[in-house]
Amino acid sequence: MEFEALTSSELAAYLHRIPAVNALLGDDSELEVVEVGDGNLNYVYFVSNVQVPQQSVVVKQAPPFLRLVGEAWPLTRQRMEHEVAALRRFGALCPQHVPQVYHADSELFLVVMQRLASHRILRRGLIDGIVYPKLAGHMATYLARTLFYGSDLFLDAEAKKEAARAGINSELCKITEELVFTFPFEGHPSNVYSEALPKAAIERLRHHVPLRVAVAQMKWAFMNHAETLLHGDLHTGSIMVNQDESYVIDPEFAFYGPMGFDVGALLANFLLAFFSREWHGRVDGADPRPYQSWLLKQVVEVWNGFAAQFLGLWREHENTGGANSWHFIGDDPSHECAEAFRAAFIRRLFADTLGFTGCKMIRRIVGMAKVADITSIPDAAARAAIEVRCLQFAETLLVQREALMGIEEVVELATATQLSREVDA
Ligand code: SR1
Ligand code: MG
Repeated sequence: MEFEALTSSELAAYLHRIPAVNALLGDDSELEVVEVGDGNLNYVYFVSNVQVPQQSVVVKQAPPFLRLVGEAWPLTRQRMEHEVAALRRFGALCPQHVPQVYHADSELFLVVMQRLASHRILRRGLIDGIVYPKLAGHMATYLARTLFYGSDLFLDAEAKKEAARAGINSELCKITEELVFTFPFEGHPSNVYSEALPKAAIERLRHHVPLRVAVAQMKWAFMNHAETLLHGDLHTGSIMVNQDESYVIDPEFAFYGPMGFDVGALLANFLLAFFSREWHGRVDGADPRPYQSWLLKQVVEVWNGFAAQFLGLWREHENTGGANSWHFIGDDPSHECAEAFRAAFIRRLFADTLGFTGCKMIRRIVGMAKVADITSIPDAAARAAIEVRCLQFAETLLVQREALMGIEEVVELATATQLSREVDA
């Protein structure tokens, strides 16, 4: 049967039939329904009480296709089940950073959630040059808690395997396997290039052997390293912020994968914002550099904060015997072996993170699903120059990921890549 989106009156009547939601919106109140979805997959509605607009919820519904493309790209609606399960799991681990789920319907494939009325999509805020003083700390906490508590470092082995099984999300993983790790590196028809992007930059993605090997290694890790429950699509369009709060939304791509994939997605988007600031930050003759420095500071603080909190959780649970982590080392009264293992673990996670950061940046430059940081640059030559810098930087991250020794070195590389544009110009 052909899918038809709910009409406003159908949705309003439906919501009033759910006691918990009816109570939130006001008993049988008149409701305003506005479709606001600008994502690639789903329909999203803001529903508010006309008399008391603060009484409001968000409804998200999965149609049986990819919204960006339409019915030509069918998708099963069961993807909503993964999103609801992940919202609940992450919400239990990090209630201060995940919207509350009020109701989920596995026949209509929709979820009713907390409305974040005083927050905006982070990507929009970054394009406008807004400083969010608490953002890096919030994201470090979110990443440390969600990635640690889903892993074998905390769960017992059986529970973790069961969680990984329940988290199998093949259909959406396939989208990532193709759009992030495959199509951008071949002449796939879904790719979209800026007209001014030099052909040599595109050719390099297809033929530079060290880069292709590095991307293949990251794809292997994505497909095989079932370390923890990931958000799976943690870009700056999946985060809502204001000056005091940060919320992570849209975990429909959640699955058991490598920890560095979520961390890398976030860093990639800060770095895309950094390079594109060269355009957005010059509007009205302003100086882009102060905000670029702030963006690089976010990269450093997210990584360092995440690593410190993740290790803190690991040690805390090891000391209290509340975690499974001792299994990996066994008898080690001085904790010397455990600390050495932790250091090696974080070192490997850092390299993974950089590799995924590189892949996520490249796909946003040449793949079909782009980011407004780049696409909202109207000057074709300026946009292409920024895109070339993103590609060069991403390639270095991928190829040098084992050699880059710390996050400070990464931001130095970003600054040097940015400055090299000024030399070329
Ligand atoms: C075709 S769907 C494109 C992208 O949208 C989502 O946000 C994911 O990043 C996916 O790869
Ligand atoms: Mg999304």
